[in-house]
Amino acid sequence: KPLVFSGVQPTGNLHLGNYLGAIRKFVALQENNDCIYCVVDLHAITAQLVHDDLRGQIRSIAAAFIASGIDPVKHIVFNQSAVPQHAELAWVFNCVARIGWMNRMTQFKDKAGKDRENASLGLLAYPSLMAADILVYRATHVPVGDDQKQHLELARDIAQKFNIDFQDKIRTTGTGVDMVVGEEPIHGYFPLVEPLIDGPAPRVMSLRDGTKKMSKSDPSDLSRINLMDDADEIAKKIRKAKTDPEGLPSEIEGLAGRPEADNLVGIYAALADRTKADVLKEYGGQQFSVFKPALADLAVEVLAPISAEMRRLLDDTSHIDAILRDGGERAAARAQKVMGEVFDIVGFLR
Ligand code: AQP
Repeated sequence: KPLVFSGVQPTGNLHLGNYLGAIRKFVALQENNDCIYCVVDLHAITAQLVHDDLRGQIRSIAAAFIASGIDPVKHIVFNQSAVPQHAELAWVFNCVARIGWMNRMTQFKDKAGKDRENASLGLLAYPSLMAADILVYRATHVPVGDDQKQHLELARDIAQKFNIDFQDKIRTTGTGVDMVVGEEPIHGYFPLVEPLIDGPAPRVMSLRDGTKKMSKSDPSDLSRINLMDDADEIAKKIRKAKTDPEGLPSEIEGLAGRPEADNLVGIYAALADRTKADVLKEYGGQQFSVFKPALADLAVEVLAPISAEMRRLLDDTSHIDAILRDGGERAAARAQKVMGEVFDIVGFLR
């Protein structure tokens, strides 16, 4: 079975973008894959070092995974800091990756802002840790939102450079596998990961500005639907969502140049598990005064059971803590094996 890995940062309330771009796909992938889903707490301290309630945030992401339908027994759910091999492999990857690669990352440029010299070294090295998260299990498939595409390309570059730089050692240690890079057959150690970025809403945009992604760190709470919002808040935010004065087009081409309309149709399609074209067949020619209440009802129908279950799970944290502990042990057993081989390839004495 293909091995799927993905992670979510415990840095604030989860929103609809995180749900549609990531968690919902995590759930769907469980059927035909072996899945490892991680609360990436080491990543959470890259942009902001001190958090009020990091433990609470970690539990809350884990609860969102479980409440959305992830099975922590058949698959693995854990928090990153419980498995030290993530940080160990990230160190090796810090020595494989080049500073220039990191400087080109748009997320780093956005988050570091103008005062780049003052950003943490961890923020610059973030993609190296992300590559380690995936490759410490030699996972091959990574469901993410569109904003993470560049980081996954970097993970492929890191894997490829490692495979090429260490190709003789990989052969002599007998740890590699045959693979094809481009057209060329090589004997490499790390697979080249495949991003899974598809569906009608790979990048959910802000409700206040259709050109900006929906984000936890947007100062306006009206810009996003949080997983824990109640029905009234969801309805209010959708009612107030920015739109243009025209109604909905009947064909998908009619959404071009209308980012806010495109976003709302994409959200509807993703929530209903339909295509955007299909949604426009139903709502084409209608005004937003008709479409928005239908979208709000659908969002409440999908999100209300998840937030109710999250609240129940978070009432007594012992259950979530036990899931994370068990997941951490199972993840560590796998990561230890890979890390031992990496140590042999690099040539550390153990
Ligand atoms: N707007 C989005 N649309 C689709 N997918 C999204 N993701 C995030 N925002 C959107 C996906 O959610 C997963 C987990 O994200 P994360 O918490 O690890 O990191 P993030 O991208 O930094 O989340 P935010 O909300 O956007 O936080 P800030 O405000 O800090 O930038 C990832 O798969 C991501 O693609």
